[in-house]
Amino acid sequence: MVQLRVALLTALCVCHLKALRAQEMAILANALDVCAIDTGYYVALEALDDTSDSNSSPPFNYIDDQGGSYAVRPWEGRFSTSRIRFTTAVFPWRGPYVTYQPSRILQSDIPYDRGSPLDPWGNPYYFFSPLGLLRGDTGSVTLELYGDQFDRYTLVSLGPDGVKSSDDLIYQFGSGLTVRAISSLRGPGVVPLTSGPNARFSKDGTSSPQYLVVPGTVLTIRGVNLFDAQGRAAVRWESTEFSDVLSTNSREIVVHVPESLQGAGALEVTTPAGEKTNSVYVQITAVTASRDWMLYE
Ligand SMILES: [Ca+2]
Ligand SMILES: [Ca+2]
Repeated sequence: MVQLRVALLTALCVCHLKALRAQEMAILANALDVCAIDTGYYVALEALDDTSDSNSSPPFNYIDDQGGSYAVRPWEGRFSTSRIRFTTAVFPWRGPYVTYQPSRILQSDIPYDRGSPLDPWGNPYYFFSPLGLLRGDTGSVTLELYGDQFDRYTLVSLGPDGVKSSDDLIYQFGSGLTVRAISSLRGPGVVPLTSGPNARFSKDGTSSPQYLVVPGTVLTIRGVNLFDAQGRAAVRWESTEFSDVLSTNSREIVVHVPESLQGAGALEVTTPAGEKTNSVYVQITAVTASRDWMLYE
């Protein structure tokens, strides 16, 4: 009987905590939307409670700490390349947009962004765009946890077990993106070389390869709005068009990498009207060479 009571109590508590986090996620999403209406940008969850007071304590509660904050145009889904100085912006900071209890914020940079709000189990709420996890600490978009699989902006709580599993709560809001963008490459011959392909969405001129790709293999290019209204798109690596296209949808194009290709260059998806995605810098190397390369990494 005692055990049953304890079990019942636990069940009630879990239900209560689940309701609480759903409510908190709705509040966070609403605060993000109000912030975007005021400033034109989404910011990291850590920054939502920031003020315009340069004497804020801790310092990361000042919106222009470190010269400003990385921020996201809602239709782009990725951070600005440089920090935005919100106190002097044309549409300035009018936050805090939400307040966090001091005991309910992340105290370290691990696993996410110091000052982020915590769910009822002490893990951070995570903020995703359709391109991946938004990390305000580094201004990058990464493929951690759910990566680039959502179609809208999404908040995630990892639930009682604190890891990605079936008890996660997923809260979606806002609309989709309007940019054309590549978020990741996948396939049997693909080795990612950086933590995120779209870390700050380094444009053309990136100096080091972001992926290793093996010629003759099947390559999946993931992203958003990859084709035009008629479903048309071309995949190009430097001047070579990948003519062997196996399937296409707005989020994913599957191609066969030509056997003969070799070298480093920019991969991008282009519509017939000439609208391009970001470039992903790709090293195409035959399999024996890539194995050697990995041994010495
Ligand atoms: Ca803060
Ligand atoms: Ca979980």
